[in-house]
Amino acid sequence: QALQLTLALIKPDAVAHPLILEAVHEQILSNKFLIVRTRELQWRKEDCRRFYREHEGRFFYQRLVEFMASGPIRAYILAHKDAIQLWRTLMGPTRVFRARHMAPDSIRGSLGLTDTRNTTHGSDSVVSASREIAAFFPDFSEQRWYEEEEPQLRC
Ligand code: YYY
Ligand code: MG
Repeated sequence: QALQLTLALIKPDAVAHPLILEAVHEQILSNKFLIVRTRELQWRKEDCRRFYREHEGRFFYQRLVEFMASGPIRAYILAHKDAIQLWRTLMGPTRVFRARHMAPDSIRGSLGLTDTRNTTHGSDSVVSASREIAAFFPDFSEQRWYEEEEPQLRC
């Protein structure tokens, strides 16, 4: 299959500010991702705990969960031939200091506020992409999408 899928999230810090939301959305469009699905939703803390369970016990886990449940999130399933790596590169490093110094033009480098309020999420592997897509889009079937919606490779 020529197209890889990833889950991208615009986190509450960015959804709260229309111009920042718009700037991130523009990055998606200008990098020629195919937007397969998108929705905006607000998560409960228990959803956030499950989504970030790999980080349970880390010092930032509680503040991460509180933050992710603090307001609406915009979720996307993005397709591209190199979707996972391309989106992670566009996001930049996780932590704001590194992002600002090492990738000042990245999304996090230019728009991230703190290590936790870092604007976006992106899946880090094929396995996590399929788990994370199912968490946000439980009715989505990659197989059915590919067969029924005739996705075009845009790159
Ligand atoms: O995948 P990515 O989001 O770049 O980073 P992870 O190491 O998976 O951490 C997930 C999430 O946790 C990060 O986006 C913000 C938060 N976090 C934090 O609040 N403080 C840290 N020192 C590290 C991560
Ligand atoms: Mg991660």
